[in-house]
Amino acid sequence: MNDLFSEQVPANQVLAPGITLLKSFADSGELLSLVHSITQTSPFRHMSTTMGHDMRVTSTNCGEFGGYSNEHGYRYLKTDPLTGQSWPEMPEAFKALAIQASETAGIFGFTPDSCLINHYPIGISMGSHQDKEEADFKWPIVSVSLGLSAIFQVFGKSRSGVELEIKLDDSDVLVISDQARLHYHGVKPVKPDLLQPSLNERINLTFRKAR
Ligand code: MD3
Ligand code: FE
Repeated sequence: MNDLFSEQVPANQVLAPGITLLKSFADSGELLSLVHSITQTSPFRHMSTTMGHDMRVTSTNCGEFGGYSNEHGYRYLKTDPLTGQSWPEMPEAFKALAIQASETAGIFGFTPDSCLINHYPIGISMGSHQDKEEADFKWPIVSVSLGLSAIFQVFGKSRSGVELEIKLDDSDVLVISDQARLHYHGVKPVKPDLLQPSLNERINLTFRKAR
């Protein structure tokens, strides 16, 4: 295999136990147009933390369950509090991508029932946290990055002390499972891409099995 080819089709990388990075795995054009249609029904909005502060990102969901946080905590809801309706259905292309990514990482039987969609304008970050409201941690979280790149940080078992930094580019998919599943993690402030000045946002999809 020559260098050019290996650059275009990088090997799947197990970066640490339970953390698999699939470079250029997703079709970002197709996914972004599906995100756009989801937000016509359930728009991006600021959710709030248990401290009552607005989150920096704006978020929405699709699928049977939507991740929702407010001053009472983080929970999964069947209806969008903003519209009073069910969250938009999870597109088949989303489901297929999440399943294909989990299988590529060696996990079989994952059927996502929730897709949280986070929107990061330039300068916006996500603080260190755990994802622990799902019913069974044997199922992975599949994360899909679209648009601007970001540096994702894994802190491990405590809230601070970076163990791993991962650059997530457009179309990259990250599969988190097993011993990494409850690790603290966060996202550094998103920076502009000087070569694509019209690109001004990052969108992240996280697929989960909530119930
Ligand atoms: C590592 N989102 O929505 S996704 C979140 O890029 C969230 O928007 C980030 O963290 C984002 O909760 C990161 C990748 C991810 C998700 C869950 C993890 C990485 C993880 C759980 C444990 C360790
Ligand atoms: Fe998270």
